[in-house]
Formats: sequence, C-alpha cells, structure tokens
Amino acid sequence: MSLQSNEHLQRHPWGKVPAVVFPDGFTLYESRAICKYLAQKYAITLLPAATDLEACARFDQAQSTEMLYFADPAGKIGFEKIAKKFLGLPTDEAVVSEAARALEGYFDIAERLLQKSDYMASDSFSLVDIYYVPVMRFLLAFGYKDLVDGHEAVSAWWSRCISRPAIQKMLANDAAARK
Ligand SMILES: N[C@@H](CCC(=O)N[C@@H](CS)C(=O)NCC(=O)O)C(=O)O
Repeated sequence: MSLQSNEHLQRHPWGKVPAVVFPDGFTLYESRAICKYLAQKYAITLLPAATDLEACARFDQAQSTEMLYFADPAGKIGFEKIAKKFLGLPTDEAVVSEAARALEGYFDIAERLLQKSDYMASDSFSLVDIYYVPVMRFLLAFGYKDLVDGHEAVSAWWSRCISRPAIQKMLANDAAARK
C-alpha cells in the first residue's frame, strides 16, 4: 500500500505514518497526539494530572522542545543517511553536518536542564521521555554515541530511561521482531 494512495490519505492527509483507525472509526495521525490520546484513554500514568496546570504546561513545553530542537535535526540525519540510501540518492553531507551541530547545541542545553531534573518534563518519567527512545536509539547506533556520552547528565537520563522494565520489554520485543 502506498502512503500516497487515496486509502491512506483518508487516514493521514499528509501521507505519512503513523496513522491509527480505532474500531469505532475514530482516526488519528501524528505520533505524539496518538500517544497522548492512548495514555489519557487508558489512564496510563505518563502524563501530569490535568488539574496541575503548571505541570501540564511544562509537559507541553518539553514536548515542543523534543519535536522542534531534537527530532527535527535528528530526523534530517535519518533521512540523509538511511532513507536516501533506500531511495538510491546521495547523502547531502552539508545537511548532515548542520543537523549534527544543531544536535550538539541541543544536548548542551539538555545537559544543563537534566542536571536539575531527572526527566525531560519533570522529575517523573513521562511520555515525553518515551518520545525520545526511537530517535536516541538511532543516533547511538549510527555514529552519534559520542554526542550523547559527552554529556554526563544526558547519559544518566538515558540510562534511567532504558533501564525501566517497560522500556526493556519493548526493546526485547523489538529485537525479537527484527530476527
Ligand atoms: N511528526 C510526524 C512525523 C511523521 C513522519 O514524518 N513519518 C515518516 C516516518 S518516521 C514518514 O511517514 N515518512 C514517509 C514519507 O515522508 O513519505 C509524527 O510524529 O507522526
């Protein structure tokens, strides 16, 4: 099935993944909106209490930060280094270098924030920390380990995230699915 097929464009007007159609027909796209909806629907304790306005605002702030200053440059590297290979196109090294510089700057600031807070949105693990997992794994596997290791508080945060039993279980399932 093509992402540009009429069938898929009904689910995701921009022709991307993920998009989810629930049994009652409710359709949702954008990974963060899907995750937040599922966490609220099933009362999974990965979000601040709706009554705590400041905690909710800090969650939204951390979510925007992740999306704009982390996932954006990391996604550019992923597109240049992985997607373009599949498409038979050459990697634009200038784009990769600029994105790597943006990520270095991102981690410098995250380092200062994580010296004061255990997790990205607060001292509690939240959905925002989970948003980082796939892209962090990609960066660590594709030559950007030093970028993470060079930041002590970021490394400690990452260790806290991946040592959580649910994350360990997800990583084990992912490894089994790739076999
Ligand atoms: N902000 C969107 C990103 C969606 C996105 O760019 N998805 C990529 C895969 S990670 C995609 O569908 N790429 C295929 C394409 O652009 O044709 C989200 O978080 O859901």
